[in-house]
Amino acid sequence: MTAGHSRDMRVGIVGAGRMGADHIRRIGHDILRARVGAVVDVDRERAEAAAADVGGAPVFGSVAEMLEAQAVDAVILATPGFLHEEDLGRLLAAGVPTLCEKPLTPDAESALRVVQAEVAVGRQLIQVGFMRRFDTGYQQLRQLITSGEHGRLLMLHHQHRNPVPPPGFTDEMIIQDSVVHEFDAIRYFTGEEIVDVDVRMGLPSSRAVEGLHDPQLVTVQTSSGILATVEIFVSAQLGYQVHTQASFEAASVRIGESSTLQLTAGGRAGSAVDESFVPRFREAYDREVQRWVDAARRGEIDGPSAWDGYAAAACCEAGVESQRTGVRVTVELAETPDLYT
Ligand code: ISE
Repeated sequence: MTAGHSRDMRVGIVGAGRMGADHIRRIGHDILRARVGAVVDVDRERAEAAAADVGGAPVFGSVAEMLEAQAVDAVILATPGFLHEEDLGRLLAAGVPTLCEKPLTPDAESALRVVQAEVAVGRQLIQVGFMRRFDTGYQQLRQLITSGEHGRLLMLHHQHRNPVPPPGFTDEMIIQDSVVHEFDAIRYFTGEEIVDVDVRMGLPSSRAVEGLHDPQLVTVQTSSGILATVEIFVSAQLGYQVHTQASFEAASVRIGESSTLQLTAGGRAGSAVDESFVPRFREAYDREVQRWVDAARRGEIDGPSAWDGYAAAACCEAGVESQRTGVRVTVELAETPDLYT
């Protein structure tokens, strides 16, 4: 689609699972200047049900079929990360702007291949779905860090809790699917690269599913020396919580405590706890997707790039190695191509 096009941008949503179905609903009902152009899923029934939710759209079994039919102007790729590389290759070759759900790919080598393929195309077509960058609290904290109002940022402390993990979740996925968000958030907050990652596994919860070591504590250091910790606990039972506390030279700041009202009644005070990332980050997703649609119509991206996806994947790789070896692991990054500077 070229700049100035007046009709709605036709968005193909690839993967009609939890996140894909949410994006189909979002594009179909909430986002301006876009409509659902196609739904792709290997499970045809699931794709048809999701398409029916927005009044119907053509359904395909693969990205190749969708491209062949010239059914879309842009794509949201919402399949699991290990399936991304091949489809991103096809979409890049066809010049299709793509919002790729995180992670870009699970490991650094494949993520770098995606970056190289985009560099070969010569323009940024891929935006990575690190939606937390569009959350108001995240944006306010970043602004506070940049302003220097309370002195330098010294430490970040993150708590990332899910009630239960999705079926088939592994220790590696705890890093690649969950902590990947914090790796990106730390790069976003500090504007610096992460230089090393250390993962410790303490006392496991008796509620953790078989084979999963949960919770884990991740510590990273950035290039200037800022330390950040992440408590990742995917079987936390209590609901969905993503908190950040930032320690400055002359202040401490907390974000993400609650997205709902605080009620005091009957001698108690409190607020509801979100049940998943969908309600917790709903506004961030809406903002992310609207801005991506408007940018894609101009032939641009407006958010984290394939390079950001690669840098986060490199941190994940270090994290998985640290899980395995029990030692702190240095993050190895390739040189940044000019396309991303
Ligand atoms: C999931 O894929 C997400 O992206 C959520 O934001 C995260 O909290 C969860 O741990 C992941 O499994």
